[in-house]
Amino acid sequence: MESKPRIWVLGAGGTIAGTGRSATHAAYQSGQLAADELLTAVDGLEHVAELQAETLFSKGSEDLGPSDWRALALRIDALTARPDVDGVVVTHGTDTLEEAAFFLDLVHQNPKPVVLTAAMRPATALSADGPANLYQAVLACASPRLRGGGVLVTLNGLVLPGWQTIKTDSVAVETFRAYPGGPLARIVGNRLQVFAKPVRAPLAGTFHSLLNHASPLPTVGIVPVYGGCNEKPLALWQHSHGGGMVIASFGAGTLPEPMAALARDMAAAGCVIVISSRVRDALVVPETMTLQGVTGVIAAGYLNPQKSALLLSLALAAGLKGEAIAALFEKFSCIPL
Ligand code: DAS
Repeated sequence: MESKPRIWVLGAGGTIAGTGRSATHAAYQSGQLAADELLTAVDGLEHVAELQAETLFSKGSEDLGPSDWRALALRIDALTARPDVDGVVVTHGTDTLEEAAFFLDLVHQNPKPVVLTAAMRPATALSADGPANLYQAVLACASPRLRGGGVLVTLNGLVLPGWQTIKTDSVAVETFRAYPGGPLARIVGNRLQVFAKPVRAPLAGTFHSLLNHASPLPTVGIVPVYGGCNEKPLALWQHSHGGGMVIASFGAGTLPEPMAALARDMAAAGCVIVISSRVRDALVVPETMTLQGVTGVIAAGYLNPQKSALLLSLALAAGLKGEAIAALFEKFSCIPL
């Protein structure tokens, strides 16, 4: 008989580990259950893999950030280096799941699978989605047909490339989708139907060496635009940016003129400015930006503001400058899918 894959489940809090005071009340507290308690709620997992559970964080992912994802990545690094671990599943909150998946893909080098999952309803809710999502994540992690896709996200019957994952709905269970591509596989019961070739992210593993840096990653702020706004949202960051800023512009990169003028000044003073879009399915290329051709101003391609901020922060931490950083973002404006 073939031996089952050995999968390590890392609990990182979130609604999947959340509990509320009743099955029908909308309010709950994230991150209350340990990873091994999540496993006991899932019938049939023992047929898919041999599992070990460990709880890393016990909070909502609204309170997680780059330093936590660095700690998570280091733990994944250590686990995937072990000969007795074949893959890692991470249970995480949905609020920053897309950032965690993108970050992990940029730093994770080991070819062993890493699959993130989450839930929109707490464990105590009627029709909690966590147990099915966890089952599906283990199934995806155990599948040889999904090898080579880097960090994956599995929720609500879909397997998504982690770096492309976006959250699109505040409450519905069908909230996650892949952009600009699509899902790699569907899961029905215990059946995994793979219909796209798993391809790694354009910069997969590029920043692995930053995992052991002692210093925190530079803070890259995100400035939103809105109808009638002037330069003030950007001016708040003028003297406190960590070397870079992201602007969540209108449409494909347009800015109100007062903000464009300040951004020109900040770029001339050495701040790297990435232009993403406040539109959910974002694509900004250099020629559609108000600041087209301005040195130090970079188009985010398909990356939304929160993913752009992570990439810029890692690039600055690696000591990269304007042209080199622009080349990284360029990889996300024309993507082989
Ligand atoms: N509490 C939020 C979080 O931990 C929401 C969730 O997980 O769905 O991200």
